[in-house]
Amino acid sequence: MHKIIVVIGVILFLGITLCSAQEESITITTYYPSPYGVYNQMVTNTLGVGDNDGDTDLDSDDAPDPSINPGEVWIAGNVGIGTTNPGRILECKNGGGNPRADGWDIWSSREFKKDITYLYEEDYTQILAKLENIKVARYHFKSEPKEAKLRLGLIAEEAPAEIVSSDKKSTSLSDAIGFLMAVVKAQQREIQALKQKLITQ
Ligand SMILES: [Ca+2]
Ligand SMILES: [Ca+2]
Repeated sequence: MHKIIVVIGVILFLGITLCSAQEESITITTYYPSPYGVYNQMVTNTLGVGDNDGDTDLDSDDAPDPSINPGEVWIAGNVGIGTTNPGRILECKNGGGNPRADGWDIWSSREFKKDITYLYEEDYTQILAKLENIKVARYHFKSEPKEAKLRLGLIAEEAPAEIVSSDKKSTSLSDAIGFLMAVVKAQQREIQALKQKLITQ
């Protein structure tokens, strides 16, 4: 009889220990001090990170209201994907692969811009001349295997200053589009001039 009681006791003890190791539910009732730690999984309706409304304190106004904006995430600082040191509002690790989307829209309205000037005739000519010196390279990023598909593009150190970032580590897609549009426009003018020449010959 004594042995049976001991065995049941051991089984109960092991059962309780295993259950508590598998799952833990916590209820956070305090607002301050905020709890921190490492969790296996967190699920929320919305998430706010940092002082999103810029009033220098952290409260529920800094997170989306789940009844109005369910599923939204508001982040006040830089977002790094695969990096612990994002230097931009959104930075993905070099060698982490291309992000994929339906497209990428760029804020372009006059409403957001100032110091607007337009290119003069000679600017178009200069940009066309710069195009002739551009070297287009095939390359891999250093983290990519040799058998990966080769990429096609420019090397920032050799690219026209108009499209290179201030830290000279990247090129701007929107500036590159502006550059290429100026090139096409300059070429179109040359084509028109040649056509005119042919007509008058
Ligand atoms: Ca705030
Ligand atoms: Ca506040």
